[in-house]
Amino acid sequence: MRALITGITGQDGSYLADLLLSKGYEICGMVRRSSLENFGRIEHIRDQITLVQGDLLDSSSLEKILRDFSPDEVYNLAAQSFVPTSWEQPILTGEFTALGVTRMLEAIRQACPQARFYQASSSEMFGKVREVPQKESTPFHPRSPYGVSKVYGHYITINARESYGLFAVSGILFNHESPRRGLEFVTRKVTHAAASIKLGMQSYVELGNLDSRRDWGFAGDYVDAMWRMLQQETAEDYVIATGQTHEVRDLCKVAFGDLGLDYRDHVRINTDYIRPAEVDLLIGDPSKAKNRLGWTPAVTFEELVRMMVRSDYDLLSGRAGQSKKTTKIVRADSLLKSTDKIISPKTKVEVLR
Ligand code: NAP
Ligand code: G4F
Repeated sequence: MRALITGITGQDGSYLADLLLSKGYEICGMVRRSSLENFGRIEHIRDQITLVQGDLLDSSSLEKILRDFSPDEVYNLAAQSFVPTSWEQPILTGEFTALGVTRMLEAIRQACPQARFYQASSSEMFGKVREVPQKESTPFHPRSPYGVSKVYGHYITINARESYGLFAVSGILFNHESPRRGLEFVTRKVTHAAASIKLGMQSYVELGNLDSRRDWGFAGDYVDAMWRMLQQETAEDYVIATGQTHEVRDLCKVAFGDLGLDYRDHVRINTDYIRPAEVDLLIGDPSKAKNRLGWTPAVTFEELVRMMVRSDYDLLSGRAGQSKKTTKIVRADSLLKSTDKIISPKTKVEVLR
């Protein structure tokens, strides 16, 4: 079997490549040109995969890759995936995350219509939720340009299935994390900061809304669900979630607590991290995936947070073996000056105690 993965340099792309290699797949990964290579997450499998240059903004590159490689399966994981950036760069987010899906589907129609297609849809589409828990039939109410773009990608995937008979599925995945998660997402930001604080490399971390609730699972479990969706007789859409929800505050409690710290001594609230519109509560109902795909998540929330804390602690203390090679070391205090916030003219910082 031959699989094309877009977004292979990202968190999910790297775990999916690991999984498909273990199943004997030949893998082609599409990467966009950059002045500096960004292959940290796939360094350990570089010699087992083929990387080709392409971009979701460039239809001709997509069609050429598909003709040259002729995949059996296409996993479209590439996207501008960070929600706050979608308010700062709404047009680019629409180009990558929404229209990029159409470009890929049109290229498949031209070059390899028999290929099975997976679209990385998101629980962000539920936004201001209309139902608790959220399932495949729950109406969407996206709350960010990212969420709106994902709704477009979701429906254009369904439309390709209904209009042209493509085997095109959309996986509605709730938040999934890992030691390979980008440092700007809240789980990794917290686990990395907790480890850094424990090691005396910084004293506090600034966050935004501690009240929002997410259904957090382990990325390694979620890529298995993607693969299962493409092995079914018919193309259908699935919610992938744990069915449990936790506040950002709980994440802080578990992460800092694992290192014998109290998050209230180290977390500050900075209004620059509060979003113009928030998704307050996400909790998914994975019953369909369980019944039809035989999929269940293996890693609990607490196990996930501890796995990430320990990985970051090993990384920062220089004790990491293999993982040191596969994850770039970035000191958490550099995040305080980074671009993961929405800058406002009236920044306010508040300490918890
Ligand atoms: P990620 O770590 O941010 O990775 C995104 C990938 O997309 C990177 O490989 C990036 O390449 C690539 N990319 C971005 N723009 C591109 C373009 N124009 N052309 C080609 N490649 C481009 O995201 P992730 O967490 O792995 O998520 C994978 C997918 O699942 C995304 O579509 C995301 O929106 C969706 N999703 C994620 C979650 C989650 O909780 N992780 C939940 C639901 C849905 P560079 O390395 O060059 O930046
Ligand atoms: O970790 P986050 O940035 O993830 P978010 O916005 O839920 O999006 C992620 O999951 C989606 C699936 O639902 C994916 F589609 C998407 O691509 C991405 O992977 O934020 C989680 C929550 C939010 O409520 C945010 O307001 O954490 C809150 N938060 C509080 N302080 C923070 C921070 N988020 C970030 N990134 N940084 C903070 O300092």
